[in-house]
Amino acid sequence: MQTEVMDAATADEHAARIDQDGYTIIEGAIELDLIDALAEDLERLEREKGVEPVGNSFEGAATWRIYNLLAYGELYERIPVHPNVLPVVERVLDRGCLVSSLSSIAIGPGESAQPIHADDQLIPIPKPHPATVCNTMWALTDFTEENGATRIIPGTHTADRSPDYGAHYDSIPAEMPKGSVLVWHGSLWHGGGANRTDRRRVGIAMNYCAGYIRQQENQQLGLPRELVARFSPRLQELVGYGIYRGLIGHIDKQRPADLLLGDDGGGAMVWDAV
Ligand SMILES: O=C(O)CCC(=O)C(=O)O
Repeated sequence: MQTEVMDAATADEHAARIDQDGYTIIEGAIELDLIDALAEDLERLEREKGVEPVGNSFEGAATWRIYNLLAYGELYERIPVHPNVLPVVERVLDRGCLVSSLSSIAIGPGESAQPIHADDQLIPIPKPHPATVCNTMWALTDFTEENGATRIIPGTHTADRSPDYGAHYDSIPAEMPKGSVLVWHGSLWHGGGANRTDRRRVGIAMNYCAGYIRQQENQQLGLPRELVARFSPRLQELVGYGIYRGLIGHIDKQRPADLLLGDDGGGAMVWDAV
């Protein structure tokens, strides 16, 4: 299936919804052949890596997670740059945003609800604050209340604190058909749902952060350099090989991407403009 590419007005609307409610759902965002290829490859990876549920209250007792997905093949390189999702994230953070982490989350039958949390709750700055994190959940299966759709509490991105871990909060399920993407402000209170069906709810957590904070998964050490060298220029920037506002992340006044590729890059620093 060929999905239509999002226009600027639609991206603006989604960003406005995130500003107002803390989240938006982009239905039909992803081509179904990509969704199916990802679902199939994740099953292969789970088998080959012998992935098992971890068993702590956050990662779950019946939830399969694979981290650092960009290390596992070209298929995953299509995720961070997807033209129906990245423009929305760029409006929430800005174009200097980064890949913070990329992982799969398959919630199995019998899993209980994950504690409600905010993805930025370990960042010690007063709330509310502009988004430093903007996260997305790709639905590789339908997401329903019964199978563990992400639970969200609309509007909580403007709260002056993060939720108490383990406390009960009333929440609603972010139900969405396979191929949709839930996008939220990193301060939104949310958590994975309980799965009361006999089938898995499979999602990809494509998480971004602002270009001036530290990525959750260390992309520079976690991804082999020779792999990053053949990424598209935009993906290289997104994993941290660019410099934010001409300054943050430079190496001896050069962009990491220029050093990586052996280019001289010249004149990219903010200091050159003053
Ligand atoms: O699986 C989900 O729906 C949400 C998971 C989540 O919020 C997390 O693990 O941080």
